[in-house]
Amino acid sequence: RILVTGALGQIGSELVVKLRELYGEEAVLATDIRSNSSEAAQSGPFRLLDVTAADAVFEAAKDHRADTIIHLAALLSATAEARPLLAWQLNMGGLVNALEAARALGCQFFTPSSIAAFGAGTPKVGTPQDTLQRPLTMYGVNKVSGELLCDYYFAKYGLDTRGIRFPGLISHSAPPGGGTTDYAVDMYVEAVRQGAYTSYIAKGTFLDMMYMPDAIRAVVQLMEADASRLKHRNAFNVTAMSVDPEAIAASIRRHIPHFELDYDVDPVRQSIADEWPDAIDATAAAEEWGFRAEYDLERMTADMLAKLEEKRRPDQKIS
Ligand code: VAH
Repeated sequence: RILVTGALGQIGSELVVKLRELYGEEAVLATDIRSNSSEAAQSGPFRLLDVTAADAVFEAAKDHRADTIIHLAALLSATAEARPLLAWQLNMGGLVNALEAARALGCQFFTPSSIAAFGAGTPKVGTPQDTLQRPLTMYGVNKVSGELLCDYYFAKYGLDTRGIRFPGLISHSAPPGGGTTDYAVDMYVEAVRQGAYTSYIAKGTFLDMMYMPDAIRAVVQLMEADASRLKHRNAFNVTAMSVDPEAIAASIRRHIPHFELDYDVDPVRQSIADEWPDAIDATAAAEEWGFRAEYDLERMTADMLAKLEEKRRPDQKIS
């Protein structure tokens, strides 16, 4: 029985649907700071939850008789950089509350890290699983701190904590909120809506990306993995591709030939992206729990555009 925090966010809104398919609707309690009309909020148990309230987190897990906590509630990189103190309080306060609830109730535990957990001085290509982690964004500080805290709860209390350093995630269900890699999602949406997009991330900025179906499958695969095979826990490098805005635009033009891309770089989000690796190494995840991405850029683009076109004109398919 699973408690998901941040269940209506970009990852949560798809992960909750998949978890309910796998384990049953009643098994998954979706929680978030506010509700909405999404399938994740409407297709099974839902409860309002502010993760900065320790007792509320514990009560939600206890009432649900949770044996697993998937903690997704957090502010992403751009929002965190704009409001660093709030980000520390929510991202770290929420995490420690969720870890304490998991410890009290003996739950297995998952929370995402990010490629944002790497900063200057870290190899940008083939970024190792174990390497220097000195990020200078508040979100990156939160992610490294979170990795250390989750490893601490494993080492000190034997809590079964597991994590994944997600790359930029592309999805068509819930819009991402306040991230830096959101430009890639926005590009697909604008390509379908108006055939053009102005990117706030500069040409030639390579970042690791992954299609949401691969991310959802990775969470389930890691949580079901044989613990004795795990040499690492918090958190595994995963990726599906290393792309810049031009590469995504070229793949879009295979479906929408007249698509136009231009740039109006946002220095704040560009400086965040410049800290991050270009292409990380995901060997450990492949070796320790069999991770393998199934969507490359071309397959992701074809699916994203088809799904977005369906949303725009439910009766017609992409030309
Ligand atoms: C962000 N989408 O942009 C998140 C993620 C690697 C990027 O952490 O903040």
